[in-house]
Amino acid sequence: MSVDSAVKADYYDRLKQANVAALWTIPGTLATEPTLDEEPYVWRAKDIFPLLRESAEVMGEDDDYDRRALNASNPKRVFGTSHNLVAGYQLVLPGEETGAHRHSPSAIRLLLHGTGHTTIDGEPVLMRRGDLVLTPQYAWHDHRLNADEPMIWLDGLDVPFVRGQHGQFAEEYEGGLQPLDKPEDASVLKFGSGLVPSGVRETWTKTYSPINKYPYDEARRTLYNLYEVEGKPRTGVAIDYVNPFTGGPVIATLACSLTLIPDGAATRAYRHTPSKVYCVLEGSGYSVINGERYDWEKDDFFVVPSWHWYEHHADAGSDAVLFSITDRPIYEPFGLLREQSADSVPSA
Ligand code: GTQ
Ligand code: FE2
Repeated sequence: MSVDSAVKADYYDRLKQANVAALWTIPGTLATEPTLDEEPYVWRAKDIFPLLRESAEVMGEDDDYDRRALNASNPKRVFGTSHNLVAGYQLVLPGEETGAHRHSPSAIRLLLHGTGHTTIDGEPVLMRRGDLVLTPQYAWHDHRLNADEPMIWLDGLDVPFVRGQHGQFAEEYEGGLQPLDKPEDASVLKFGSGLVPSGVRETWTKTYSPINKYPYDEARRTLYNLYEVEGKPRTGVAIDYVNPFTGGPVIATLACSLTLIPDGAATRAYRHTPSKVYCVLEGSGYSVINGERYDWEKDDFFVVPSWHWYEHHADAGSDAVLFSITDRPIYEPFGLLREQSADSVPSA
């Protein structure tokens, strides 16, 4: 049936006024694949570190926050590195203290430069290069740097997801810094060896790991041990940072991993609905994401959007080690996790 265009226009106009939309006109209602508002992108340390240092000249008392953090915005988004994740570099200058606060979004840090302390719920945590530090949901955290070298770390948070759920809350700690009421690295000493104190798991009601820091020397050793045990596969190996009570992700919304790509070799190709942010800890190389090449080197980070095919290549000369965070835990409980490896898809 062909309908008069004036009749149609009038009808759609009245639908709009009644705040309804006609299903038969909405693109994507029954889209056969995800519709994305994000694209692959690399943030390079050589471009962003100088901008981070410049913050010292522009940040002042009248600004809203005391954190020198540059959050990476995906070129296709107003905010967010992906639709669920935000990553970025943060700088702490020698002698600097940033006041304690806590919030419903969860954060992880990956220390890239310098060494110093962050405080997590009263526990001073010493950070060295490559260490993964958790700042879980509602944990009080402040940063203080009692050293001569500035500290730079990668922040990774679930802020776009939390805001999307209308779950964003935050509060400042009255009186600046929180008291240090636990020994340094207490959570690592108590829970960090694969052995845990008896009886604690039964009473742990938090949604995140009891370990506040996963030191890089141990993570790296485990990664290389796995590589040896598996017979040095050319496609490399990967390990997940886990909550020792559950074997699951370190934070309810965020999972972290470490990937080894052997010298001159490449990973298999994958795609999955969760998004991922990678940070380069060692080596250099490139990733092929939906057929395009993205080069990276030490300290750079890059985003692999949902449902994009990707594989990572290490340059010849040294292995590459990539740290990653993903929003994968958000997909699993709702049956939204879909993943493929290229091996399992017949080529066209
Ligand atoms: O260091 O507490 O990049 O609260 C974003 C939000 C860092 C932090 C960010 C934060 C922090
Ligand atoms: Fe924070």
